[in-house]
Amino acid sequence: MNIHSNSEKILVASTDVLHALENKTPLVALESTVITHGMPFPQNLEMAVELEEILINSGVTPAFIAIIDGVMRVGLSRDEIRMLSTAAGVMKAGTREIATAIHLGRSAGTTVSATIRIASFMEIKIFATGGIGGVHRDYLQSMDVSSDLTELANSKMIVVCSGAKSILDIPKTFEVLESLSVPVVVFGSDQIPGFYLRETQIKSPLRLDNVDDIVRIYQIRKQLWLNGSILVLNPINKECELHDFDVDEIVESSLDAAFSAGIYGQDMTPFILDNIVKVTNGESLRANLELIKNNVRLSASIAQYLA
Ligand code: PSU
Ligand code: MN
Repeated sequence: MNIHSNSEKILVASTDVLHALENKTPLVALESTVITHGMPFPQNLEMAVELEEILINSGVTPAFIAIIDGVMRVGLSRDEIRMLSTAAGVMKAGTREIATAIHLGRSAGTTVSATIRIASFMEIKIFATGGIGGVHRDYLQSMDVSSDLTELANSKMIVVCSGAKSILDIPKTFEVLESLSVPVVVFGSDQIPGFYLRETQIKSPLRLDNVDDIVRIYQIRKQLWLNGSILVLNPINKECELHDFDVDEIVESSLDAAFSAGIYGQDMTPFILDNIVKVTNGESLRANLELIKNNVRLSASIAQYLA
């Protein structure tokens, strides 16, 4: 795809991002739904700035991805990040909403799926976030499965996160990822992490302890033209886990609250995340912040190997 820095065009990258891509210096993509719908203000803004600082201090170019006034943007200014963190009426865009947002001239936070897709237009190799969407707990009734899984199967990146959000059916999510042939790697642990918790009962399909092994597998897959991003799960640090709370119980009561409030579809994830923050007196927000920073640190070292 042609990249233009012309406002008439639908995809615009910042000069820093273009520079990094042209010169093949390390760069990491970041999603913006976590800013617009994943965390409250001002923690969302503080988080976004901190993530950028972590990358910049490691010599890595940050590339927040969003849609602003109908233009797909790769690499945002601080003012744009601030706008997304406070503005009302910002859409949540998965891959299927990209064209709609462009057509309507709207601004949108891009979810994992839309971020992967836009990053792939630019041939960006690595993306870091907190948690991915997946199979919802009431799947048999609602058939709610995040398009993040579809997009992971259709792309060829390295995606670093701390697992599927605890609000999901984690075993079913990893079953679907296996069906979609998405390779799952757990960094430094034998168990699949549970987002707010370091471990679940599910055994990791592959444990790797070194960044260069992840990059080597990425290169082999590339050589073979294999479809599917490598999903790297980076378990939350022990001291940041939500151990004082019964996460499962909180999720179940949040789901009940969502059903009573008539929440479904796209609004489900933001509603439940918000409810968990309230019930845990902000502890879940702190955990979320710590794990996402840690994921960005890991992605920075992978990006340095990739460059
Ligand atoms: N995990 C978080 N916070 C978030 C999300 C995930 O801790 O805000 C967002 C991501 O952008 C993810 C999206 O792609 O939720 C999934 O939404 P859905 O379940 O509607 O597909
Ligand atoms: Mn959904």
